[in-house]
Amino acid sequence: MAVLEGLEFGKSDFVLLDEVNIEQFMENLKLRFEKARIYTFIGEGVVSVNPYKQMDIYGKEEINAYRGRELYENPPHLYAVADAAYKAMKRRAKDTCIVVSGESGAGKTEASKYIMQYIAAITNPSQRAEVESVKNVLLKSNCVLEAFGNAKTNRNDNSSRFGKYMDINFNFNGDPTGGHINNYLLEKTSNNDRYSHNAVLSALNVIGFSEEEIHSIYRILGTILILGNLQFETDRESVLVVGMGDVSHIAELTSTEPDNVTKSLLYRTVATGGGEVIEKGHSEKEACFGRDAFTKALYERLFGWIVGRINAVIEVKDYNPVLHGKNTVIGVLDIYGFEIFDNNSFEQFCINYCNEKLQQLFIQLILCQEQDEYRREGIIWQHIDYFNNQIIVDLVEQPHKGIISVLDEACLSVGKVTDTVCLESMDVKLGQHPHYTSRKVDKTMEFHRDFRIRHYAGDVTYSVEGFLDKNKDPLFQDFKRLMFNSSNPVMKEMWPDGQLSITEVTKRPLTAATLFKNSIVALVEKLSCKEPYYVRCIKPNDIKSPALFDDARCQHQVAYLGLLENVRVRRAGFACRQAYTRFLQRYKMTCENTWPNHLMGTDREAVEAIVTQHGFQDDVAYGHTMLFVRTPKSLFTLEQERAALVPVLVLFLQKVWRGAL
Ligand code: AOV
Ligand code: MG
Repeated sequence: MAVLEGLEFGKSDFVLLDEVNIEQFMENLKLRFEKARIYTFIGEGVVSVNPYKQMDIYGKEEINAYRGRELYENPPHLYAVADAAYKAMKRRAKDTCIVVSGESGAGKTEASKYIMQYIAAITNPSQRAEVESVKNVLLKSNCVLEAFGNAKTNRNDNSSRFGKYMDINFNFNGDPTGGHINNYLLEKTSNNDRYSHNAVLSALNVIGFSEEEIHSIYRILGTILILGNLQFETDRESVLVVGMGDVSHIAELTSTEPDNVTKSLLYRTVATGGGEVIEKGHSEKEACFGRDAFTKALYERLFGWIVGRINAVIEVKDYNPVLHGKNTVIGVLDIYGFEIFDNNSFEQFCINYCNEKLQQLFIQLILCQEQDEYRREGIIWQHIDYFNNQIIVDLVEQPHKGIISVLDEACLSVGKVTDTVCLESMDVKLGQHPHYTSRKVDKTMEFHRDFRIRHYAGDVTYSVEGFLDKNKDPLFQDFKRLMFNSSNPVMKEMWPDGQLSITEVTKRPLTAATLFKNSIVALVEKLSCKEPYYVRCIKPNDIKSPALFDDARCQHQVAYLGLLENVRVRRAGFACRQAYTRFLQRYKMTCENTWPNHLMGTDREAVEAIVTQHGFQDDVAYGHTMLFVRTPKSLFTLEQERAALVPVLVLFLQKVWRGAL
């Protein structure tokens, strides 16, 4: 039991710390990690430390222990948070979301999987076939997306190179009826051999991919492999593909004409100012650039198409709210955490911007929301100071002034703009910003390429090299046309933009940074109308050791996740709150003045009677409509008493009904 769990395991909820300061927080976190207690609550959220070893805490027994119980009745666990989100959705018809965050390798993807498994396990008790099949697809989709979207990085052997947000829809019974997946920015490609071919194949089958589709997937993967080894050579001014066998192989795999493959690898079609269409031969360098962009695009489109196919299968169909009741949603977000590498490029810039946005959402939802609630309820409390990172979000995304806008301007300007020219214009426009450091101010930075952002999570120095190329749509239209003309219908479907004629393509596509920004803005919008639950993942060390708690590394993460502020607000702050009527309904049996009905003027007075009888009047505050309880311990006492009384009452009532009394 959470609060009764021996003190040798530390405090099960950070709100129970004697004093909220970084020393006590770290001491508790470390103690619990060393005692194999990897989860600790902060109110309704949980902090998780990656154990780097298999834990025997995810079985049927645990699932049953958490199912339908109140948070404070069990030790901290992902299941407790998942259950809280599920209960809020089911009991109060609220859309909820579980945001899993933390840095690379901290355990986000594992945590999301356990959450999904828990939800799958506690729903559909009657085993209805159509619900089972929805659940099956939701779970299997993970396997497929991981097989195609994960890669080994130096931080994590199974790093998600895409952010994933999955909405799970529920009917009024609380059973899953479908879902929707959004993916964000797929970065690196890999043909991941960690996954058994068979597992992926069987997952694809379960989801409902046809034979033809599965074949097409493997043909595209084959094409990617060949492109990876394809070389060019220059022979007397003209550029050629080395080894024409590869070209015909690609043509065969993609169901296109060998001549067209060669052409798109070596030439690009451009429209001249006068509207004339000409073919321009690549230099060897341009050909390599084109090949790499094509490889990457093949992979991205394949991934996007797979996600789309899964969505088509799990999409809620024929839902009639009049017949079926309100359709509610639990969203689960697993997105790359903050990244600081030795060399930080465009990808880290996007990832870290995304984390700034999520931190902003956290501040708004948890910190502001909570403070607002106290104000609304007339509870006196001290204002908590916290760092509001909106200023950094603005630095990145503000129209006309922010970094993305400067980047886009450079990409869209005619003539040759280099990364360094772009850096110069960033320095000019943003040099004065308190969270931007220019290479001209700090001499430790590489003069020709660096700029630094003071993120809420720490300073990150970015190298501007490659920013412009990565931000542009680097893919020549010729490849799009090549693939659109494939006689394989699956492949054709992935390249609808290949049907545009060259004169129609004059409008420039949105840049990568802007597309990413738009998708993150939409994500934040989706999340902000839901009741949030947080799982904060911490990586205990950089060597994947189950035994090492690296104090400095952990403390840094605690700081940038804003956990201390979170505890302060929670405490200053009440850990639990309940509307008077609900509180009374639940606990009136524990007090003789309120059972079976109270004769006091208001419910609030009746609640006061219960609180006073149990002697925790110093641990509560009375709001206009609800009771605020500072420590979960008080409620726990009540819960225990209630649990002891319920069987007695049931017996009593049974006797009354049978006329025995
Ligand atoms: P991430 O999702 O946070 O990183 P993962 O969830 O992939 O991190 O976890 C990294 C590795 O840590 C896993 O492959 C497991 O070996 C181990 N691990 C994490 N959580 C647990 C757990 N609860 N029990 C046992 N082992 C665990 V990234 O996707 O890189 O940001 O982009
Ligand atoms: Mg991951």
